Amino acid sequence: MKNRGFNKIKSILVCMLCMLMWSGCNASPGGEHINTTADERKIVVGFSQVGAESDWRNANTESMKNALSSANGYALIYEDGQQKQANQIRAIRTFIQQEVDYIVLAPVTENGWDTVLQEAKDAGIPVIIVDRMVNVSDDALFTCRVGSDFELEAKKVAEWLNCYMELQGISPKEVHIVNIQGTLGATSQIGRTKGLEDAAKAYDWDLLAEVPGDYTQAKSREVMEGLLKQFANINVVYCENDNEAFGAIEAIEAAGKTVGSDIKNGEIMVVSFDGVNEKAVQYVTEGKITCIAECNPLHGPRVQALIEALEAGETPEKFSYVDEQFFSAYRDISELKVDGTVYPVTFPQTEEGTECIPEETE
Ligand code: GZL
Ligand code: ZN
Repeated sequence: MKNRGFNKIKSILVCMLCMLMWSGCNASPGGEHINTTADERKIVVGFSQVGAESDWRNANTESMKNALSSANGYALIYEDGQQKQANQIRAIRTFIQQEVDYIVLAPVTENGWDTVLQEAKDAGIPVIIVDRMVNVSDDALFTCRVGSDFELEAKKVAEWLNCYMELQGISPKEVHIVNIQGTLGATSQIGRTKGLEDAAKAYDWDLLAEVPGDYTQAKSREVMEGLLKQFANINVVYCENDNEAFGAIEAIEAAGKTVGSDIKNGEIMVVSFDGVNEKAVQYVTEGKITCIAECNPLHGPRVQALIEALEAGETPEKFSYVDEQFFSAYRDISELKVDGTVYPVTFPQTEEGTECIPEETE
């Protein structure tokens, strides 16, 4: 009985294997993909993700997987780079060997991509950059990029701080800021650091120190512990994402100090970026995080739209940006003017804590 059953299973497996091999995409020498049957045609996408370092990153991954799903006509090959460029380069080379239809890259840092992107170009595989940016010798090495304007996010936070200090009558020289930076060399870190540095110079704030927290809670707690030992007068902590803010708050409270916006009475103000998870937005309603410049992680629908445009033979915008809000519970600042544009401040509601999680848009 067992033997016959086993032979039966074996023969089913063998013909399934033949079916799979027969129905998979077979590439013509030129690299483009001719699929054997139209209705089975899946658009094969290789996605090299930075890692899983933050809540933002996990929301970004989920958005991409939801959009590039089999039900939507995609075969997604997902590779987690564990925040190492070497892993991402290896993943891209594997995608090239697998002759995917598209490569989506969320680059951990900006430099060092020319060679592998040239290999993808030579293989005739379009590359879409998401989230951060690549710094390459020739923009033709990637088809298009969708992500945030990180320096604008930073300018919004800086403008909010400037308004707040003026309303509170706190002199700029009394603003003692430390910056817990993101992963050094990441576009988001470069933009958010530049925005703060430019503002500190323009407003004459006392920027005490800038230390990488790598976008993680654990590292940022360590960094904040060190900064509290080094400086007795810190009154603003600029965190380049919410997970860093959580770590900084842990360290501040462990040191017996209070986080909040009442700087004049010794509270330490924490400002941050992302606004992706409920805890961060809850902290804003409680005043533990004074303000958050939203960084929208929902790139999935936009990448899907870019691929569909390319599939239709269109040429999409080279650079497209996602819309982002600004959250604070401090009601005396209801809008921010940055580079001539007015941005509204969103006051998150306690009962609808999740109200400010970006919805999956079109
Ligand atoms: C921003 C993204 C950053 C987030 C962090 O688009 O690159 O990386 O702000 C994430 O949370 O780790
Ligand atoms: Zn909202």
